Amino acid sequence: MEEIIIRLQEAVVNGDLELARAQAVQALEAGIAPLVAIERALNPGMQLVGERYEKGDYFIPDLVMAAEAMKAAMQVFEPALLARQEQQQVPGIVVIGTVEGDIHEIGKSLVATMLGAAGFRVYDLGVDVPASVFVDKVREVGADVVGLSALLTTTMRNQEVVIKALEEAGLRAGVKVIVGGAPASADWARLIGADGYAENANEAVEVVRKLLSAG
Ligand code: B1M
Repeated sequence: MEEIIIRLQEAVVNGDLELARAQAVQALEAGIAPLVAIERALNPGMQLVGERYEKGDYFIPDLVMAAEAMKAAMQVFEPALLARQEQQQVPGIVVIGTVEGDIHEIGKSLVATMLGAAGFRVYDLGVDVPASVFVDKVREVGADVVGLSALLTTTMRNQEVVIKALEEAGLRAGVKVIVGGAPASADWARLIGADGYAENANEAVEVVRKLLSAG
């Protein structure tokens, strides 16, 4: 198991799509749970990539290739994650996206997948999503929860912009807002008037469940 985890992490760090896909398949065949592989190989791999970028050892193309390798592995894991879906009843409708100006998609997609696996009906609006698009979708599908992801200190402000837009549209009272992404925090969530904050995808599922059960 250790060897597969190490090779999967290396595949992300080296931006090797084919190896990432192959190691993900091997991980599943070896009985490694997708969540274990994500938490022990993919996430630390991306962390390392970020650190190398900060030090000036890696450049944008390295980030892009690492992200593509991580996505390739996630595509292998996704069906297995969604197969855990057991609920007959949909516990809630979630609209999720990365806010305007921000194209980081992996964390947001992971959160969307985990919510889908927990039975929620998830509408993933993608990345660089303007506030008006969140508002329109919330109205269209009658969302219970809006998830706002932001990875940049410059774009996290747009989480607040979406909350204000929901207020202006008269939709805020009927929808819970959860924020996340590396620069966000529980304090930040409180400051901008969000209902919840989650540090990672597993926590996001718990927070959404709690918000909905609290009514
Ligand atoms: Co960017 N980038 N990037 N990048 N990038 C970061 C975020 C950065 C920290 C790197 C660094 O300097 N160390 C830095 C931000 C600095 C800051 O603002 N403080 C940075 C920068 C500066 C930039 C650019 C400005 C670089 C440039 O052009 N000069 C540029 C901005 C582009 C834009 O968005 N407008 C840029 C571009 C890119 C790429 C396009 C090359 C690529 C993204 C490709 C893609 O997504 N398809 C990229 C990448 C890959 C990264 C790093 C290396 C990895 C991000 C990632 O995917 N992590 C990142 C460094 C890092 O994070 N260590 C970095 C893996 C993922 C699973 O984790 O996204 O954190 P994460 O999501 C987690 C949690 O945050 C949480 O749960 C997830 C799962 O556990 N979470 C939520 C996320 N969303 C949530 C929502 C929730 C709840 C939880 O509820 C709704």
